[in-house]
Amino acid sequence: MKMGFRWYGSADDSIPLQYIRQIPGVSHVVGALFDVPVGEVWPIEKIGALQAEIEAAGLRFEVVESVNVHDDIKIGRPERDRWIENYCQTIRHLSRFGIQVICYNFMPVFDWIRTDMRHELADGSFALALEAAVVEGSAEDVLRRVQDSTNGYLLPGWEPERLADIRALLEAYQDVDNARLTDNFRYFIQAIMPTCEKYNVRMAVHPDDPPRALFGLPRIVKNAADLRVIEGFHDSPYNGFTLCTGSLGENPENDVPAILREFAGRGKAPFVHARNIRHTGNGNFHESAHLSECGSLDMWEILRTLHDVGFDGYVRPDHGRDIWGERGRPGYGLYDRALGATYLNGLWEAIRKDAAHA
Ligand code: CS2
Ligand code: MN
Repeated sequence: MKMGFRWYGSADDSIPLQYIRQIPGVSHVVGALFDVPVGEVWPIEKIGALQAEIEAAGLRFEVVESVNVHDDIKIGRPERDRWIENYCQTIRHLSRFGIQVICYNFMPVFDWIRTDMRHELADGSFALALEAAVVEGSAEDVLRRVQDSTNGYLLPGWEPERLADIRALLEAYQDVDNARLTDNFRYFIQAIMPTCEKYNVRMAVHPDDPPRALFGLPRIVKNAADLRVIEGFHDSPYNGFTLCTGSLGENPENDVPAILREFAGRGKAPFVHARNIRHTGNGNFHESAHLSECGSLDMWEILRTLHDVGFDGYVRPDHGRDIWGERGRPGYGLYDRALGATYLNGLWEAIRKDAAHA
């Protein structure tokens, strides 16, 4: 298990790389170019500069999150071939720097969705939360809620220029149902796989967050059955998953350890997001500290499952709370994610040594 930490680059992250370097057991940074518009080719010089900066801090850069997929590809417009060619060119460019994994998602319009970006927990910390009744309302309203409470940071997957005309974007998806989106996803995967295989870059799709349909938009990466369909597009280690325990666990019907056992067991999970959430009834949940007892997921069982199947891929703590007075990028402050990484590393050491002594 290679523990990493997501970072938004020196221009847009308040956390210095040196601080990340000082978190015990964190060896790599999960990064991206955030200033390249969705769909454009990532320039070699910029990738190189980012990697050089990360390596100068004593860390590695082997996982990219995310290279976002242009809406034309998801909608299946004729222009998609041009965006797919750009995507392949970005894969080639990333491969020059030894990038091993690209995390991405195939969610229409919105990346992850929460309705409260600063939900106060009993201990006075703040976490992201989702209230099911609120997402029954309009997409515009939820969009406004999210964009008004970002602590001044840009959010991943919430590019303001792309979401500026949200109504037009929603309309563009009007004829895209689950079946159509699945066809478009298959088309994308089959088009990029030869490049991934030739250049040795593994694709790892992130589950939908939350893993259910919202605002009438299709959602096709929600559960084990969906993942099997995606696997069937092209059965190869290069067509894999980012198994995000929090996102999958947001549906209590998803058996997260079973999903890890199945897909990591088949070598299809090059990347894992390990985080916890707490269900509070009526479809509501809030994010929690990583510790098992703070949420509804058993993080020991999750890591033990990964250990059992011989997982040796990349992991990162996922969203953290705002604690100790920090007001970080929502979900991406320093302190709680550092605690998460340390806790996960501690669990892993115990599981590993217990297994060696059994
Ligand atoms: C991330 C996503 O912050 C988050 O919720 O897990 O933004 C993630 O990067 C994308 O869905 C993957 O493309
Ligand atoms: Mn995640």
